[in-house]
Amino acid sequence: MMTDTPPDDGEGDVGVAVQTKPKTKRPPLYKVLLLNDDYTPMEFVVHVLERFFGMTHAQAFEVMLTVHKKGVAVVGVFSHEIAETKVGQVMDFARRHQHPLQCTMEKE
Ligand code: TYC
Repeated sequence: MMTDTPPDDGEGDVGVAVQTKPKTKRPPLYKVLLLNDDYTPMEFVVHVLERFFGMTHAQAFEVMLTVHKKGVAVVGVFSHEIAETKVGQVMDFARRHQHPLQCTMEKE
């Protein structure tokens, strides 16, 4: 008859039990910024904010005015891929309408 008892090494259970916390690293987030300029029509900016950032007309108008007065505002916070897509969509839309509107992103 076999026994499953390991040979006694004389050490006993004296080790330190190290419990490492399971690391669930969140991906970094990116702010999408809209910049003011002197030429892009206010209504165009409002439309951009409604179309690409899902804002109501009232929200979009308020954010547009903030950019107009302060020079810049955060219009959303997204994953790197989504932020890049939003910036591309806004820049492309502005260029197609021949407005100098600038949209950028930066790590939060
Ligand atoms: N300053 C522009 C104007 O007076 C309006 C404007 C607002 C432009 C926000 C860009 O991101 C912007 N027509």
